[in-house]
Amino acid sequence: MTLSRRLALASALLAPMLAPLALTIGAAPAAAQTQFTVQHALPLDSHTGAGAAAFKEAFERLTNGRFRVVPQRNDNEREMIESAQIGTIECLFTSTGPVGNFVPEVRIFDVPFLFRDTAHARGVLDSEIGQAVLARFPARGLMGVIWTENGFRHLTNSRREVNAPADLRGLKVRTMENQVHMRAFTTLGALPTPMAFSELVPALQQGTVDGQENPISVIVANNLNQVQRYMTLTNHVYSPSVMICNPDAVNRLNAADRAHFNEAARAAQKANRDRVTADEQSGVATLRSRGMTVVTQVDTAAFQTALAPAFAEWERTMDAATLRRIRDWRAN
Ligand code: EAX
Repeated sequence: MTLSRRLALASALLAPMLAPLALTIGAAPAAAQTQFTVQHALPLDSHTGAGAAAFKEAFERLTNGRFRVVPQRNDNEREMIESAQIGTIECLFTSTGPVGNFVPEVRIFDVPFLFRDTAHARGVLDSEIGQAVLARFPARGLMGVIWTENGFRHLTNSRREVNAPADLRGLKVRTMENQVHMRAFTTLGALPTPMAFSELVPALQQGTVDGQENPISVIVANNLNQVQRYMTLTNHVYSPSVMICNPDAVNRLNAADRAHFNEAARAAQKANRDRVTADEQSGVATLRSRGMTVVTQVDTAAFQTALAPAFAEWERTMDAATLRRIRDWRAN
């Protein structure tokens, strides 16, 4: 058989196989569900899982199933943000831990003792102050969709009961990859070690670090009581989280779907916050029943005084006017 005859035969054999393929590709856009992969850091049975699940339920229902949302767990928050930036995932929920490394303006919300309580934090984040910070995301190739939360962070450790700032001296504490938090722990005399959440449990098990800090919701959902004996309700910083998306994935939605998307994001925010509220009500009792020693009476003013040099620095390096607006904020 000549070469040209062989080629002709091969294409004749392949043609029937390629034809349906071309048809399938041609027909795809009309029939396809558009997939939104939404990553979040913690187990499905947690406040981050609750947010992702609520987004899925609402967005799929409102778009009559034309969109399919696939929640996925990824406990490396920096990696999730990078994935949304390059577009290998559509959306994610992350604490602000690593976000300031992408959108520096976010760091203002990571300042310790900035928010008086949960209502203050949620109110500021939902006000034009929070909106203005979300508006900084597109310049960094990201879309900041809506604020959610982890809650107020507390200290745990395996060495000793921490009652006063002096008890922190020399303690190796894992922090998030967040320069504001690291500065705070250095100022308190601890030795902060930044790492992704995915590395935390092995680091506690192996004794690479003595302690860590996280909200009750995170400590309960991840059974950190198995690797930490002491907890102190330091409330040292409110931990916001944020829904971030790949800008192209959202901008290509038509106006109606964009409205559904926004409504689904609000459903996620509500589910997330409701779950944090519930976890905070039951959390201390749960952790005590799992064997933790929990210090609930804390001299907050002593921690604030110990942080004075760091506060002075943030007044210089951050937007001092916005810091003041946040502190002065009151619900109408
Ligand atoms: O977002 O890294 C952390 O400590 C975060 O609080 C946790 O992963 C949930």
